[in-house]
Amino acid sequence: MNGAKQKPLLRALAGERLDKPPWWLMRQAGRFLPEYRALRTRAPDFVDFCLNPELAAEATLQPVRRFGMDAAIVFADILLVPMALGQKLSFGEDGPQLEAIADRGAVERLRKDGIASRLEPVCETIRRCRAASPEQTALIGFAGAPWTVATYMVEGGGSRDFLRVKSWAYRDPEGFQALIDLLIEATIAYLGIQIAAGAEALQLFDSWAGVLPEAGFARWVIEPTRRITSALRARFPEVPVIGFPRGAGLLYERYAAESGVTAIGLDTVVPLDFARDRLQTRLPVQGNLDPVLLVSGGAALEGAVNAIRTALAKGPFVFNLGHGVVPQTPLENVAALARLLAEPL
Ligand code: 1CP
Repeated sequence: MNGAKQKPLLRALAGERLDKPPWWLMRQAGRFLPEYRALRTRAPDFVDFCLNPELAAEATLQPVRRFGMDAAIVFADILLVPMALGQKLSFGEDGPQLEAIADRGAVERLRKDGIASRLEPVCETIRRCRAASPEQTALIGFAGAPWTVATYMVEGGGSRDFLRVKSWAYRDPEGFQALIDLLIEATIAYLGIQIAAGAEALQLFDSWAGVLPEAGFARWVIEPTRRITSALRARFPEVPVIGFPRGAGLLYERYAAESGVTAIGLDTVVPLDFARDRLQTRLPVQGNLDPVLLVSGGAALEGAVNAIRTALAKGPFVFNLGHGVVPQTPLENVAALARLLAEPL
């Protein structure tokens, strides 16, 4: 067995069952950490912060240093890809803002080459993290999946109803496909350079997968993911890809069967029995503690962690949240979680 494969996260993603589940937390670097908030003042503009390898590598490693997770996830953002494609991006108090794309003409005006050079700072962050991480800590690279990134590009930021992006996809599927195709190519290129720089596993965040009906889900979520996983598998057969189709509900099963991902991230509402019987029989699962339990803590946290482990730790499993850590999370609850996961069940 080679050294890298001995890292607990990679063993679980390769299909092994471990007595103590490896764990990490989505959005584990960020505002709930006082050391992150201090670091963030050194580059007030969030995009500058993401593209500064010294600061981004430090942010990546902070949670691992404090809590000893089995993985670090490179500090970056899913919206760096639209930025690298030439779309104006800024982060304000109300989240990200982009100059909205409304039609095929705007897709054609995006810059199709040079993505790798514009995102090279993320690769430098990865090289620095690999050089500085503890031996057992795996480094995860990531990207947004095409559908989720397209929602931000078309809505011009976050959205409640996804009116613009869905109505474009329904009204003019061929035009919208041009945007998705561009994102598929950009994502393959971006994840490929992350692997070349040292990322050992990948996660594809499809945070808004759950807003599409089945036909749209098949075309805009499953098919783009399948094209990305098959291109990456051809070039990097060893590197596992975790797919996170948040909110997919019953469609989790189709996603697990058809998207080509190595492992599947469960959101908070996926029932544990369904995950065990219908998903884990096919691939390793990751999840799915409600992030709010990490805010409230106490007996409810302990009970939920034990229920998740009891249901899922008999097969290949990575403990995680069902969505990102929220900024209000008390540090002592994350420390309590780390202690719980270190105990045998
Ligand atoms: O000032 C700040 O600190 C801004 C907060 C912040 C942070 C810490 C944003 C803005 N992005 C990030 C980092 C980030 N984003 C990481 C690396 C940190 C880690 O995971 O430890 C990752 C993996 C992401 C991924 C990301 N960005 C997603 C997918 C995951 C998810 O939460 O669904 C999404 C949807 C984004 C977009 C985004 N970036 C930032 C915000 C506030 C948002 C969400 C906007 C919205 O709610 O629609």
